[in-house]
Amino acid sequence: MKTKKLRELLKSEEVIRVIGAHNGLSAKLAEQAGFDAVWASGLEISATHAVPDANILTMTENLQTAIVMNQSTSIPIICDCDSGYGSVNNVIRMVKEYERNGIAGICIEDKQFPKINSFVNSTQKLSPIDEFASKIRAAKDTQQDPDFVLIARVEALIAGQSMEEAIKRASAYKDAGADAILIHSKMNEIDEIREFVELYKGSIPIVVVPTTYPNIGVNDLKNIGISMVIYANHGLRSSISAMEKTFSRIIKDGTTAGIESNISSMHKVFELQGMFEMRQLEDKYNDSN
Ligand code: SPV
Ligand code: MG
Repeated sequence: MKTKKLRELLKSEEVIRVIGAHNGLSAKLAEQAGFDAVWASGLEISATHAVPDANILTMTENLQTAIVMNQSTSIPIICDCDSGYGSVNNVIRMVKEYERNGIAGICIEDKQFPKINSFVNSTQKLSPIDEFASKIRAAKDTQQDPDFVLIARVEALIAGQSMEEAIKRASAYKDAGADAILIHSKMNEIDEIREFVELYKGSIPIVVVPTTYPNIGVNDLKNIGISMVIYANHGLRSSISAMEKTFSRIIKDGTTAGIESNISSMHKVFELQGMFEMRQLEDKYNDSN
């Protein structure tokens, strides 16, 4: 069970390394690179639909994408479920659906619906602490498998609130039953996160998303006391720049000859999509006829 795998990872001494992905192929590449788990990123999935990361896609669209990702890998998928798609009743259905479809864990953030991506220069509307704690309690009461993981994401620092507020929220979410706290920051250095960890007296794992503080290494994170790091958008961003380069070069050159040596081979594509495995199975079963 992937839920068990994720639980085991959470108990480990090492920092769990998670990478954002948005479809079956990117999830598979994440596994092949050696990541412990895949983050079904709201930013990535919405961007690949060419719509804003602002609850424009429905829960079902995100879940369908996560199901494909889950089927393409043997490592756990942690789904970015924004603020839970509405009220406690939306959260209750969400947990049932995600769990039923073999998703190992979910993350919900304490923002109001519709949320907007944390790095957008816009007002970030937080939900009242009690309201969000109720969503956590509802989610934990709903899950059937005790190993299903719920990460509660604190957006206080993103919303410009005080460290005290962030700590207060993290403590309330732990008390409501969260399995881990994601403390999000948009600072360019780790200092804010370090301060949070020092002040936070809770015992549950802490998760970070170092998008704006990329210089922090996994060993430093371990020393600070971080349990999980999510590199939330690097696959998406690398695919955008790779495609942009290739596409513009073809238009400019009027031929694909110049980019052939820089792009993956057809053999690689076949390998990733399981073409060779399929052919072997064909041979096996046709031979036995
Ligand atoms: C995502 O990947 O969608 C996230 C992380 O939620 S962030 O973009 O940093 O908000
Ligand atoms: Mg997101």
